[in-house]
Amino acid sequence: MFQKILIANRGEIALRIIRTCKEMGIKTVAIYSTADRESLHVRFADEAVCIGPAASSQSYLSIPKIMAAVEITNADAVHPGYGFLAENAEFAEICTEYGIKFIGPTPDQIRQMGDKITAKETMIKAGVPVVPGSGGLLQDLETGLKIAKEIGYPIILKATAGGGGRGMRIVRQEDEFESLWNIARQEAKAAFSNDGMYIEKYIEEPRHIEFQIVGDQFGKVVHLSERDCSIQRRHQKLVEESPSPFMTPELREKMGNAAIKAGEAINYEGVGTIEFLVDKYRNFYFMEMNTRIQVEHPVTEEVIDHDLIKEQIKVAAGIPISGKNYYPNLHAIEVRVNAEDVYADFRPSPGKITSLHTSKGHGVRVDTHVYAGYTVPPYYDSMIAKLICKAQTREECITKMERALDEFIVEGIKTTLPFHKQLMKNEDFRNGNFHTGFLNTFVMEKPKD
Ligand code: MV4
Repeated sequence: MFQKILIANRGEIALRIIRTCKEMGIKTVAIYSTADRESLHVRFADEAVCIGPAASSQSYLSIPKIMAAVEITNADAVHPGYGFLAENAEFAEICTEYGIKFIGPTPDQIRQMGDKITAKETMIKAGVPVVPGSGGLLQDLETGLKIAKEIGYPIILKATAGGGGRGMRIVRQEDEFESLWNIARQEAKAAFSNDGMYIEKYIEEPRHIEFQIVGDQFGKVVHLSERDCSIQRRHQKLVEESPSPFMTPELREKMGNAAIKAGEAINYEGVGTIEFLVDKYRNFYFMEMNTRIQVEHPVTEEVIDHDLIKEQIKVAAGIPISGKNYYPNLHAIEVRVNAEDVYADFRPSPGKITSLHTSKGHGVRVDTHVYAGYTVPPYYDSMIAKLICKAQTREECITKMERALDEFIVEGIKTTLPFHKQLMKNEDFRNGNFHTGFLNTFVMEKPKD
């Protein structure tokens, strides 16, 4: 087992990783930027190293600075968390060259899933269903037009280096193709320095259902059931739950087997997520794979009663997994509490938290790095807490979430709490009747005063 893990991240996930390390008897090293001096991950780690100024490019994204911190603290492994360098193959490679274990998949596995066309080709070979499409890079506009016609409109243009919705455009008819093709390519080039595009049939009103998988170093891959992440706004997830209200035992068996095949196809090592689109007829299609621990991992932890960070560290240390799949015994819902003004188009609302009370009680979990008196810096992600509730049934879980939301009080900054309170009352949400376009038509009621 590792002696000392350096956590190459900040915020709630850094704290989350420190907690598991302490429970496993592993020493921890925090790294921090000057903007995070007062952060709890700095206080709770055994050691902490300041690695640079607030700008991520000069701190949490700076590989040389992180490797220097690894060196001076004598850490033998690095946990990247999510975001920042978590899916950076070069970083994983440099760790390996230094003889430091990167807690995650191999650089090759990260690369194979980072390029979306390569990932899709791998899935087709493995027999995992994918959305019908161009099956490769589009050479030029003329080829694009020809293939779109063959597939039939509506189609969706996607960037091979993309993910999370950037460099993506829906084309509903032929006369829009040229202009949207140009916009999508420009966006991809600016965001990823790669304007390679491909086409897929556009699936109307899909659900986003993802499977959590774990693979060990001996080629064994299992699934830990699904999470429904359909409640999103501009590709930012706001609510996640497990099980999916749309799931059936038959569909779980089919999708779970496909997720395992996807992991086996690349000999996947670590925790990962296979994202699927599911249409209203319950046809499912591989969309992409996330080769990291995700923000929403707690909903899976709650319904299967396992610590996913512990599993991740164990497989990284070469311990074999038990070899069985896990099925949800309870219902869990997570809502993301972001420092944003929901009445001003979800605009960021950083600043000092003057007063704080987090929800408590049976079946309630709050993962957060903030406290009363803490100042939310403007430089990073706006998420300040995750509120997770679990109960025997979905209905009870929503009721518990409503009561937990009522006792979550944040003063000094605006948060997404009012949005969640209204969502929990929405009839379609309560009936499990929603898809990825749900929030496009969800109208917030104005505040009372
Ligand atoms: C799609 C799609 C419909 N059809 N692909 C959005 C982010 C990126 N990961 C892929 N995305 C989509 N791909 C086909 N062929 C609809 C979306 C999509 C979406 C997917 C998941 C969650 C929210 C979404 C919001 C809008 C569009």
